[in-house]
Parts: sequence; structure tokens; C-alpha cells
Amino acid sequence: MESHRTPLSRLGRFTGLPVEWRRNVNGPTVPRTNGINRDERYMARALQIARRALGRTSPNPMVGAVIVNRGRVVGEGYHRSAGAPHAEVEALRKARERSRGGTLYVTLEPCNHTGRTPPCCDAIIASGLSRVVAAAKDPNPLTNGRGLARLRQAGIEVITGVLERASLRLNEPFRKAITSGMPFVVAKVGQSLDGKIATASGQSRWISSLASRRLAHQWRSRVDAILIGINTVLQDDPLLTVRGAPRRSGRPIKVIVDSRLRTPTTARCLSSRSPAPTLIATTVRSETKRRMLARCGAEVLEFPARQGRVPLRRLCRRLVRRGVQSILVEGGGEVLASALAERIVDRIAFFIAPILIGGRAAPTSFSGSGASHLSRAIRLTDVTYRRLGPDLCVEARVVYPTGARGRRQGARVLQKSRAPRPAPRAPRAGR
Ligand code: AOF
Ligand code: ZN
Repeated sequence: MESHRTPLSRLGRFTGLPVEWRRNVNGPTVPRTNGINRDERYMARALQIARRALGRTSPNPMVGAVIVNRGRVVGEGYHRSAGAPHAEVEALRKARERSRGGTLYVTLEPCNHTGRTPPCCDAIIASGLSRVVAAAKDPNPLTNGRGLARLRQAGIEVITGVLERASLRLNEPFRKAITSGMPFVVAKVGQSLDGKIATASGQSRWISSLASRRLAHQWRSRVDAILIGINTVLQDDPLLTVRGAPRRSGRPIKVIVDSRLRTPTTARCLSSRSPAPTLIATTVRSETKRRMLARCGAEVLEFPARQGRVPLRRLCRRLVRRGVQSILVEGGGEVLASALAERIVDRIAFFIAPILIGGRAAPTSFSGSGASHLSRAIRLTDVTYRRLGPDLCVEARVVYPTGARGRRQGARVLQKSRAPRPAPRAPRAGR
């Protein structure tokens, strides 16, 4: 049930990463509380402060903690970045002896393992807290229930599941990556009202409004990697940096899907103006080219071809092993079609500008052969609509057709989308 009227119900309406990304992370200090119980109220506060570290904690989750004693908040904290103290430890440091006999509200089960930092359970037990309310279990196999069990064994009252949905959604990339080995993938499309991503001659700057582009940069600042296809490199020569939004050193990693290893060493995303690491995924083994690209700071990852293309699932798994939990796929049409065909996309966002481009030869957002039957089309759910200047942003969860027919269809789309590709144009300089 998501259809309450209270402000808190909005927490339950988070529909995944982009919706998370949109929230004001420095909202009011105490959430409004009409119609919700006390545990939910403090948990809402813990979720709110967890969000302050949005885009900065991976490969760790965002976590917030609030300590309450005799009806008063005596300590708060959140996990700022991987390697930094955990949320509970931050809150305990603030509360000091005032935590004795109090309640800890924490958005994720406290850890019971030694990672980059010592187990939170030890600190909680030592502090004399008498009650712990956790929103959700930690899916990390190192914890996954062990933290809660340990606290119960120590005689602490433990309650779970308070605002659980909001907690699960807060850390969707972390959860997906740690439980499945696959990253959380958001595809972003900037297109005209008639579904074109460029003119027939390849011109695409700018279809989207400034407001849309600003939001897109904010999203870039909150993911671990941006992924684009070689055609976009050759056509648009993007810098792939974050502009006008907070930057995190070394992030987002740039990933170029380049089956035939055509990335020019002069590509702007390899220049010193774009300092985050660049990975080029290819199916070609060329020591000379690899060395040339390495000299420009790019690392080449080789994969066995899957129908002539880079196998995106395998690429994704490799990226997760390097700490990448969230990816923004920015196109073009070929990569987006392959990403859908390989079913790696979790959510999709369209920035639709009120402009008509037309023309059979002008590329559309998704290439490939498309669904042969409506029953095999990819349905979107959890759809939100938002105005951005003159543009409309439609953002949704991707639902793949189920059953063998749907899966075969996916493979066919991939096969057919190999066929004709437009001849690449020479990279343009100076943009
Ligand atoms: C908590 N509180 O604030 C966070 C937790 O390497 P470490 O020591 O930072 O441990 C990382 C793991 O700890 C991470 O994968 C997740 O399971 C848990 N994160 N746990 O009790 C926190 N950030
Ligand atoms: Zn911990």
C-alpha cells in the first residue's frame, strides 16, 4: 500500500534510484509526523539523514542512525563514505553516556563483522542501549541476520521492518550488486517528441533543455559509472564529466562499449579534462591499440564476442567486481537496444523535448528490430512524469516479457540489431 496522505507515505513512494536522486537531501530536520507511530517517526528521520551521503557511499550502503532516550534525540549519525565510521558509531559518539537505556533507530541491520571498520554490534552492546529498531536486514552475506541475532543474544530488544520499503529502495544498487553480482542500471535517453535522438546528419546538441541537462549531470554525480557506445564517442565526442553538481574523485568511471576497438586516442573523454578512469570494453585483441589507449590513461577490457558484440552482462559483472554498483547508460540507440536485449536495464528515464526532427534516417532512441508483437514489447511500470523546463521527464521501471517466448524475442532483437550500422563520422573537435 503506497497511497496514504501523510508526508511519510511519500517515503514509501520512492520508486527507485532516480526518484531518490531527485529528493532534497537537506530537507527539514524533523519529518512531519501526522498519523504515524513513534518508531516510524524516528526511522523517517534516520532515513532522511542517511540520504545526505547520496552518491558517496558505494560500494557501501547509505545508512542513518538516531538514538532516542526518554523521548529526546541524544545522537544522530550517518555513514559518509566507504571506510568512514558506520552510522551507528557516529550516533553513539554523539550520544556518549546518554545512550544507556535508550533506543537506536537504524536504517540497516548493524554489522557484526570486521570490514574496514570494527563491528557495530560490539559498540552497541558496550553502550548499554536497551532497544534497537532496524528498518531492514543487511543483505551482505557477512551480516544477513547475524547482527540482529547477536544483539538479541546480548539481551537487547530488537525490532525490524519499520519503514522497510523505504530502506530497501534507498539502497537498491547496493542490494542488487551484493546479492546478484549485477549492478543497478539506469538508462537515460534525451529525445525529440517524435522519438529521435539526433538528426539524420548526426546532430544532437542540444535536443534536451538546459534544465534536463542539469538534472542529467546530477544523476551522473550519483552513479559509479557512465556507459556509452562507440558511436556516441565518434559522433558526439562527449567529455563524460560531472558539471554543475558535486563531484566525487575518480567517479563516475567512464565505460565505452567498443566491439571493434575504434576509440580514437584523441577522444575528449580520454583527455586530462576528464580525469576519472576510462574502461574500453571490446571483443578485439590488439596489443598495439591497447598500448596506445593505455598511454592516454584508458584500460582495455577484452571479452569473447557475443554475436559480434561485447557481452554486456559479463561486462556488468566485471564492473561490480571493481566496486561499480550503479551505471547510467547514456546511449546511443545501439547500446540501449543491446542493454534492453540483455536485460540489464532496471530503470529508464526519457527526457522528451518539444521538438520534431522527423526523417526515416534520423536515429531513434532504440535501434534493433524491436518487438514483433505487442505482447513481446517491454512494458514500463512505476511511471513518474515530471516537467523540466519545456521538457517532460518520464521515468519508470523496466518489466521484461516473461516466459520462453519473451526471452527468445530478446535474443532476436540483439541478433538483428547487429546488422547495418551507419558509417561513423569523423570525431568533431572543440566541443
Ligand atoms: C552498518 N552501518 O553505517 C554501514 C553498514 O568495510 P566496512 O567496515 O565499512 O563494512 C561494509 C559493510 O558493512 C557493507 O557491505 C554493509 O554490509 C555494512 N554497512 N553497516 O552497520 C553502516 N554502512
Ligand atoms: Zn557497522
